[in-house]
Amino acid sequence: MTLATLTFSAEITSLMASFGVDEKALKGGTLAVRSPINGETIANVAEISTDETRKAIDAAHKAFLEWRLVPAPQRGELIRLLGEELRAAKIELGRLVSIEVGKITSEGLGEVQEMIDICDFAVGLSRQLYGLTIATERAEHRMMETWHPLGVTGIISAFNFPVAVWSWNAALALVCGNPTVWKPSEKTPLTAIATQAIFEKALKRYIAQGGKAPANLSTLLIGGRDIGEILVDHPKVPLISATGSTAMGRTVGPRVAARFGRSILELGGNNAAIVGPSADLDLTLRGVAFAAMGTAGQRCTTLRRLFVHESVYDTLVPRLIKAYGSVTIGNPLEAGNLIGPLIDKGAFDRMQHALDAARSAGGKVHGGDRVHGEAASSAYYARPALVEMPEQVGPVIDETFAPILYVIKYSDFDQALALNNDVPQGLSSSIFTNDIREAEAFVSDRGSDCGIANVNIGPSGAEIGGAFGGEKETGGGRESGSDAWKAYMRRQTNTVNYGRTLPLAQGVKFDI
Ligand code: UN1
Repeated sequence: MTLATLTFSAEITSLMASFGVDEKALKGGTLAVRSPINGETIANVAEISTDETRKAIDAAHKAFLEWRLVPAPQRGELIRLLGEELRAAKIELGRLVSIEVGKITSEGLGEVQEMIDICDFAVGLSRQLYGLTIATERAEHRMMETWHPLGVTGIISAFNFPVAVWSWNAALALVCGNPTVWKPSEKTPLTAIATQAIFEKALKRYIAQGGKAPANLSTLLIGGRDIGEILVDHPKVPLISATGSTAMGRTVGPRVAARFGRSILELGGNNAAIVGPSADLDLTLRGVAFAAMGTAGQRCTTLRRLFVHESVYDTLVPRLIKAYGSVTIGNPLEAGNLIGPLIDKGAFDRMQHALDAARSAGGKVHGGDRVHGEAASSAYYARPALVEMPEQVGPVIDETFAPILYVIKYSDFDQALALNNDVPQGLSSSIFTNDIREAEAFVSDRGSDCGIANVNIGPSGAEIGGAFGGEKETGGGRESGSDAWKAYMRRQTNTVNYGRTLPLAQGVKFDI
């Protein structure tokens, strides 16, 4: 079917029914949902009021008081079932992600796989919420560290990973003993409603098999900024995990801090790669192409800056320009297309604005123009842009959430490393090289200042097993694997005296 004749309404109804969502939930609401594939309005969903939001958060807190008493491995059983339900719904949910966000089929499915992976991780974790036993200076004492559930976890997610980001947070939060309250992007409520329904299925099975769980373990808030603000300011939400722009984080971080809450901030990235003189250029070409053009440049880990050594510039860059010129752009549901649409007109306009700024700063722009504008006048497809820049100036310093790759020639490794680090953001980075000195220096203390630093793979597409997040204006939060779970729990240090005397620490005497 061509873009001009595509229509999704009927398919949306049947997809949502497959998750157990009634057709009524898709009609008559105040929030219009559109597919970026063809610009069609595919649903009108209801929004929650501010009063209901406050009540829902209070109810989630009540759920916390019970859920924290359920042993962690049993909480893990719920997440195991969630993983099973996600496996069963993978094709349908992946398809819905593609329709609502515009991801190509394999990336829509990949997003659901990421949810399944974090569920598996969290199940194992539910038996590994380890504390330490610490040597004490006092006789007949024991000192230890215990990790306790923290409280309601507020999750704010962005349009580009509309469900995976929820799962990174929710799977960990729930095994750690915390109910979740989720405010998804206004651009992607359908995938959120579907995910909530899939969670309810898992919960039903968990209860049917004798599992204990309170009501309101997982709450979904569909609404605008005012709803997010209530969540951010609520004293019964000790942790806010927010993914989005640096501008959003600048508001959320201080507001949460003002009430001494904790936040995990996952904000903008302006990710770079260095291509050294010894790089395997075939591998580099593929790595750069996926990282820079994949997901139409709308990942927080998208490759946005490329520093190419002068000795390989004239070999690699023309090949890249050719790949940019020939990459297939179109309906992301059609096999063969690698680039889907931008999320909306605003994204396209910001892309054009950045390209204009790059031209004014001396950049040579390849691509970047709108395509399929006639077949789909309210959808925004753009040819990815490769911009040869004389230096790192102007829009290169900013994150523009679109497929623009700025390419800069360098001559000296330390200069390239300095350029990598010389932006406000610090999420992800990589180096393509076969020189062990360069590779090791890049991941060393004096190397990349980002939360993620890779060698011979691009900066995007992280696995869930590692901690995910970045430094500086990226916000400093860590989600997903490694010991990121610790942010979802409160640490308690316990000293237990099993003797009959009371020695005081540091030799203090206090005899009464
Ligand atoms: C995001 O864009 O918000 O590393 C997250 C990646 C994905 C997650 C991206 N696993 O590209």
